[in-house]
Amino acid sequence: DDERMAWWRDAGFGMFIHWGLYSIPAGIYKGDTVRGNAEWIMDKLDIPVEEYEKFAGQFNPVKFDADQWVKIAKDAGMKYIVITTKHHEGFCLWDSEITDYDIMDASPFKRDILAELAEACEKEGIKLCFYHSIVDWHHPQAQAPLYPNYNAGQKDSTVFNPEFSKYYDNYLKPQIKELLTNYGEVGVVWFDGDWIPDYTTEMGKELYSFIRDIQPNTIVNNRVDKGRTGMSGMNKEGSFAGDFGTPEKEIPDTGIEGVDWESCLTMNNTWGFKTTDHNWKSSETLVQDLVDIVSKGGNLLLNVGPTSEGEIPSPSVERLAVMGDWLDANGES
Ligand code: FUL
Repeated sequence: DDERMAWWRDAGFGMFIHWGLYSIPAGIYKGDTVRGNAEWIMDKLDIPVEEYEKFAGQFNPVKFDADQWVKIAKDAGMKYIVITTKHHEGFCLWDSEITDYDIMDASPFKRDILAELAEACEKEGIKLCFYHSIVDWHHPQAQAPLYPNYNAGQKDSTVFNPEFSKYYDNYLKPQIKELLTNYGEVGVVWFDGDWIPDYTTEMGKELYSFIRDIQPNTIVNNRVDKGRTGMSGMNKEGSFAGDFGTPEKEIPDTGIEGVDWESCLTMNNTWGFKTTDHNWKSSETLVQDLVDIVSKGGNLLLNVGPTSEGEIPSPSVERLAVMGDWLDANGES
């Protein structure tokens, strides 16, 4: 396991990319502005599936340039990229054979974003990693209690979706298989949306070995289990909880001996692109966060939220450039 984890432990710094249909409303729908995370707009502003789906027909990020994104990451001193293959909204950024709700079948763009990124990463020696949401607000068998369509208006988080295991067998696993088969080596599978009550630790264990069977070296985060203890996100003691902990929007006070972890942070307050969020952290703060995390034995996964045209917002690009310069000047990259 030490051998499998070695590149990741060395890496220290990676880029998180939150990109999906939510970059089109970018936080605003019919005059309402979403509070907090823009990628939650479907749930938070109660947008019905049929309405939300229309964004797919508008998703045409003509300025997307995989080489440029990878260059931005590499120049910043980042060693890996984790991209949202599918966020909670359910839209798939790759050519999936399991669904038409993807970039090839439902959007005018019709370019496999993951294929282009895989090629660009390969050229530059950056490890490509895949975020994947277990909960799926678009799939009738995997909608979560927080989503209003769930059980006809039921928002009780203890209610189960009786069909979930079908989604798990016939949709979630086959899609994970596609991701691990068609894009070369996958550094990490970064699960999320494990909080859907229907998802169990048993399913997580099975998913974990399923992944390892296909790509023995792929690393899997703790959200493959239901083991994360709240937002602190370190592995719960005694739980199965994958390969590393995922503290979110926070830096733990100390590392934990023998526990691998990665803090994921935003540069402003949202993961997905949001036109109204200008609350950018300074480059100095971000450099300090990186040093703080790495000195405690963790990794920093720093987020960017590209626009619906396919551009990483310039405030993010500027900050990443400063971080890269700092690492160069301090001989750390
Ligand atoms: C959370 C998600 O709900 C957020 O949208 C984001 O992806 C974050 C990294 O994980 O649980």
